[in-house]
Amino acid sequence: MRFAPLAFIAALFSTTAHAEAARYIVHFADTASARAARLPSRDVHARGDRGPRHVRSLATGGEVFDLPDGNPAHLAALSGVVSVEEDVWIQPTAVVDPLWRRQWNLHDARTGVDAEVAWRRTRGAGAVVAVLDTGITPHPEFDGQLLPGFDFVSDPDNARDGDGRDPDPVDAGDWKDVGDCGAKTPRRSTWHGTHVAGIVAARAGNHPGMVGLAPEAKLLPVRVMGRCGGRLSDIADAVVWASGGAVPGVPPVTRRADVINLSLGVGGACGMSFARAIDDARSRGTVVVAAAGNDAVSANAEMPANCPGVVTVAAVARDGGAAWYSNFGERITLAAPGGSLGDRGADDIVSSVDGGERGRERPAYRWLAGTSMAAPHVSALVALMRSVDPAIDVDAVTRQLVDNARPMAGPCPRGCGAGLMDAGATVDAVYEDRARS
Ligand SMILES: [Ca+2]
Ligand SMILES: [Ca+2]
Ligand SMILES: [Ca+2]
Repeated sequence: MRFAPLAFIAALFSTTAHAEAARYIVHFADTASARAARLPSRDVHARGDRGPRHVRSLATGGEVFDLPDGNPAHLAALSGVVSVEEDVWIQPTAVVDPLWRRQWNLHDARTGVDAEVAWRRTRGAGAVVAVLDTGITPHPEFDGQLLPGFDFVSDPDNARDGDGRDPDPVDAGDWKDVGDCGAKTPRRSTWHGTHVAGIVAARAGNHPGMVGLAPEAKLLPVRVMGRCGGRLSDIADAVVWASGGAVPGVPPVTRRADVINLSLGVGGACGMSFARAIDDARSRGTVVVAAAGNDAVSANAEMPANCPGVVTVAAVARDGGAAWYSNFGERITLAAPGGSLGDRGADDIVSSVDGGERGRERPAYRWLAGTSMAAPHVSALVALMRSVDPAIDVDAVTRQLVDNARPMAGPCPRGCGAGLMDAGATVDAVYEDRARS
């Protein structure tokens, strides 16, 4: 049985801006006028508290005022004023995470996951996300983000790294020539694991690039798929290992994952290997998140999406409805942005890849679509939740994901579970619950 990554293939760039008004700097002709202006006005109540409020005095002799109604005329009317200027926001001239504008999946008001609201509470510090995938490539988005992972691909021919299982989870490329694993047409390497990992935890603030939903979480890169996909036996072992369990012949993981992301699948019923591995992981407190699959059928037909205890994630298109390719139905826990897979690459999900057609060449970015891209949004959200409340258990995580999802902005006639994941609302709810307990 071979598992395939659940993404399709589909390039990128730009800048950020930020503005906020209502704070002004005033310079006065004399210190007496300045002192008088700093005093709270006696008729403050009569004006409904809408007048200038003094904030601080500056080294330049200026006085900073907040204006509740944003109207600087109040300041110009003060006696002895020689200058009124807005205390504008000034940006670093280096472009930071220039792809942010293209990351609709994180910030679009209708179809995004409300990342900035969640980031008021946490960016994932302290949490660990295991990405069981095609491995990882060296990329500036992962500087300082990676824990020591492992390569579970036991067949050297499939692994392309010259040996069986080994401690180096670097992706050797999954390009196919005609005849490779039955391929009828050649295919370039997908760098699927690097793309998925970027969605979870690409660094914030480096140049150039994008940002993951949990940019301060740590990534545990676990390689389980190679040239022809991955074996069930290798993936099941990797689930046990990443969640802190013992796997014969493999040294124990240094830090147990809070959540395991499985952006992979194949048609079929959930068998004992997956069922036991997932049970095992859950019993140690690790949440298992799986992509629903890309066959536009019931997720019941896809494993591990159909395994008990898994958080199963459908894909949302750029228009806010279910993506045409996404699996659906009562197995779905909730949905997350996965991209439209239409004519416009920008309607898909941008993340990190390597630029190499076959082997690794240089760090790059690419648009991909699939439930493979949806699942890591949810895995990153679980990391944010665990960062806010390290003790929140597996079932409470699922409950909060469901209770705080929001209605889809577009149609999903055949079932998208609780709707679109909402990182802001979910993190707020976990934070408030913890504050109460
Ligand atoms: Ca190997
Ligand atoms: Ca290796
Ligand atoms: Ca970045």
